Amino acid sequence: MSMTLRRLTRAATAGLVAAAALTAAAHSAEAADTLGSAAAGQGRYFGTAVAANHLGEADYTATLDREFSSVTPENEMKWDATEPSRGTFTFGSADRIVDHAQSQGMDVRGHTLVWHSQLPSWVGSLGASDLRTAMNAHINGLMGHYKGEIHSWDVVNEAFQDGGSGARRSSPFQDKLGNGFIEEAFRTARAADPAAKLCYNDYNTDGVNAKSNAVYDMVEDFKSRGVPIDCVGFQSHFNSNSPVPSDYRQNLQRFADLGVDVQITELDVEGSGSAQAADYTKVVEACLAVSRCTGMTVWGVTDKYSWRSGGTPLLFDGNYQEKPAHDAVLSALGGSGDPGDPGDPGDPGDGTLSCTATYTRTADWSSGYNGQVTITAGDEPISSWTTTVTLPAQQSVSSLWNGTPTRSGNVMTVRPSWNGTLAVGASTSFGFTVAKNGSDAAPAVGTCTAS
Ligand code: 9MR
Repeated sequence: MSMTLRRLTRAATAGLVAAAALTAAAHSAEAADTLGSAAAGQGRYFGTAVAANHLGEADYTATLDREFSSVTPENEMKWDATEPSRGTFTFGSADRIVDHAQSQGMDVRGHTLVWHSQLPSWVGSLGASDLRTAMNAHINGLMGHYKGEIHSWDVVNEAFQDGGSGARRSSPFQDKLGNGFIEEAFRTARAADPAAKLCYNDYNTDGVNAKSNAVYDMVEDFKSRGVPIDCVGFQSHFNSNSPVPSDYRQNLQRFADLGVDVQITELDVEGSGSAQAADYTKVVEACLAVSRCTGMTVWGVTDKYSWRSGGTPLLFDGNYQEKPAHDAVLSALGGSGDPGDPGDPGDPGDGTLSCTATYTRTADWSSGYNGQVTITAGDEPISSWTTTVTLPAQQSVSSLWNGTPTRSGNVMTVRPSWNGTLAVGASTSFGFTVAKNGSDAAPAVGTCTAS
């Protein structure tokens, strides 16, 4: 579709889009039982990456349309897809996604304009001056085509190296144009579509580390010199090698404090069950705690099409069933379940047995204290539970009640005595008396496992 035709079509469908948005708003006022409507209640968008070739699959599209309020084309706006040969722009697949999103009243994130990967070979073979011209022409070509239709653009993606150095990554842009290519891309982007938020996007920048420090310094420099940048995207691809950082919220906040929005742009967490759900909860809570965190995008609708499908990192399984992680995200967003929808918070479970363990000190005196651990079942009934209590080295337990302990050094593994059976959401507690022996520190309670 030509640029002019896109804009005309957009004007013609504006009424339809407005109607869809109204429906979404009415829906959210009634019951925030989807990710998008619950996030809207928090003033955020909740998006997903979308692949054009799955839009013909009924379950895929039904899940997309029901749950999400923003989409990011997963590959269709990248340079190899949109300008495979110089000056020849191909927007077919990206247009399909944008048209679909607009017909459903969803917003669109643009991903991505300048990136070292998925870059056609002709770009790498240009000399410096030609490369600069081609980079700006590419930005103008894409942003012009979608002018006014994209809420945020990843103008530059992944320009920094991993590891401790905080250096820029080698790429045709970096190697031939130097550090200034990033600034130039942002200036060109601002002129091309003044309404779009302009983002720098990267991975392994989710916590405070050398790479995020380098991005931070760049953003600070841009802000001080008036280089147009509106937002920083944190990809947030997590797994056991790269867990949700403990200083995630703090890192988002320090960027926000520079005067930019922050967005979680490609979220996925490998794993399953309650552990995966807990990690997703941490991410959502971090975003909600930072007022300039304007939205979150998960990197795909269903595990089966994830780039890390073996790690089942998304919110819907391969059959489009909601996973515990979905329910945890919905709950963290303040949403409530739909009674007809098993697995939503407060509704019948999806078969995953889970429990939580929380510790309180119930009595305290100079030489000792009483501790209590409350075990609460998740959204399935359970018949047993196990957790651990790790005491500071000097302390020792003199008695324990309403539980069966096994001791190994300063770690107690505690199982039920009479109180293993718990209904959905029901709780029981065990208690214990500790001799401080000079240490007043609290014990650490481990993860609760249900069976
Ligand atoms: O999910 C994308 C996958 O389908 C592509 O094969 C891959 C090619 O580079 O890119 C994936 O998306 C990446 C995103 O564009 C940038 N950040 C990392 C994402 C996961 O690799």
